[in-house]
Amino acid sequence: MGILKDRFKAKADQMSAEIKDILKEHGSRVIGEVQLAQVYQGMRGITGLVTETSLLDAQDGIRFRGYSIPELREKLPKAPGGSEPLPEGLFYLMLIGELPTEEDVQHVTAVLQRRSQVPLHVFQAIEAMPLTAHPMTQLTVAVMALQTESQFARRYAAGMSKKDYWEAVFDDSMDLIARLPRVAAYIYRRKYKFGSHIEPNGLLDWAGNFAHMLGFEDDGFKELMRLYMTIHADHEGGNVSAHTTHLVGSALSDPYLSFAAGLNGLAGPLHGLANQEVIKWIFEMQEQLKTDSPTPQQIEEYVRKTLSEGKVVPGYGHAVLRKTDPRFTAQMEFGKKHMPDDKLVQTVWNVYETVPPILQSLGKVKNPWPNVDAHSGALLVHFGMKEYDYYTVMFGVSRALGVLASLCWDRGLGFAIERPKSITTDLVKKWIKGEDQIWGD
Ligand code: CMX
Repeated sequence: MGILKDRFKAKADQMSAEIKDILKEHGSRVIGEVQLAQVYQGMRGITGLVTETSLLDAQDGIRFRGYSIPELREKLPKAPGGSEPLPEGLFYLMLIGELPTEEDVQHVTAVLQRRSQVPLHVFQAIEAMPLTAHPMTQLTVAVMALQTESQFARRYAAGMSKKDYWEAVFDDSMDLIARLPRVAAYIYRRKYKFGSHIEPNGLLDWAGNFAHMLGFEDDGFKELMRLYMTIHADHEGGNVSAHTTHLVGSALSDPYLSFAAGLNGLAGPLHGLANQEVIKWIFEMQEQLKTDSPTPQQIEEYVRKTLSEGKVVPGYGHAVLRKTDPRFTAQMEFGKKHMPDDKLVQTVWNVYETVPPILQSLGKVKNPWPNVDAHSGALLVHFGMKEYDYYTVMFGVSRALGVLASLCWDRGLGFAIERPKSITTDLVKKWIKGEDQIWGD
């Protein structure tokens, strides 16, 4: 087996034994209470999942294996001459639980390079769709076409033993992560660049090569891709894309099927698609106001108009976070370093000054602060990537790192098929009257 696989197996075996002991001694302890409102309102705050790769704190934001985003930007290995972390390093951290050395990261990059060949029929599946198909639809179709390569599906059909599931999931996950940048770049060049495709560069890191295949050779853009692919990778287990991948995987659907399902969740406007909605919303504001530098007062009027039309302000709010998202702050710092005078980036900062008090004044929005999606598009536009319909695909490529590392852990720890209890309102009414137990069978 490879170094990464060996290390993962050793960690997973150790953790399995620990969990067995924990459950033996503490398995019947009560971990929390569930209120009826939580059952009706998106299960918010109910602890019901174990995800090893990262943990979200409402005030401090995301930590990957205990490390915050500023810490990762400092501690993870960088590309030669670069100052942003290599996402391969974050993947190693999520999978193994320890910070990687430079050598470890080079190893991950080399493994991904080696596995990156995309079969012809995947490109043909993309080509079978109309050019007008949304890039996220094209990406999901491509991932489904790649499923023909699943080692898990093949080995399961041949009678694989339970004890080997983790290995087949590990192999599929590495293959899928390796192939995604090529597939995603193909979709971009097909839809927006008249199908003039760019061959991969085997000397570049995973994110640098993605930038290259997209057609952006600027060193600043490559650095942005490294940061972007790092900060979008994981946000603990309950968000729609992570939870969906985990849920579908719990039925022993292979990593391609599971990740495609997660991508479909990411394509929703309240989740990953918000990144395209933010830039669309700002471009529409510029068009309506006939200026590329709207004043704070003009922004305020536009925000109020958005709300009066019964729409959400994209890029603001969060189901868990209650402060400015550190992923927003990391991008703001990148903007201040690389493009402080960019008008669109400055507008994003002016929106940040304007929106929170307005949302706060509504009295119902639990978090008036910006999330990751409020900033990402403006940085991409700066480098010339204006095709905002494509942005969620980039989020999806990054998200693969987190959700597939988690899927490896799910099978490595032998987690069960997920099957929570649901109820009917009729049963709730009876329960209120004291006529029935709400939790049956
Ligand atoms: N603009 C206007 N209203 C908002 C709002 C926003 N940005 N954020 C929340 N609200 C409203 C909700 O729609 C809800 O209204 P109703 O009671 O009328 O239905 C009310 O405030 C309470 O919502 P909440 O408890 O604060 O937020 P939720 O946990 O239900 O939803 C989220 C969280 C992210 C879906 C929501 O804040 C939102 O719609 N934001 C805009 C879309 C967005 O940026 N999504 C990306 C999130 C990050 C990601 O996953 O990529």
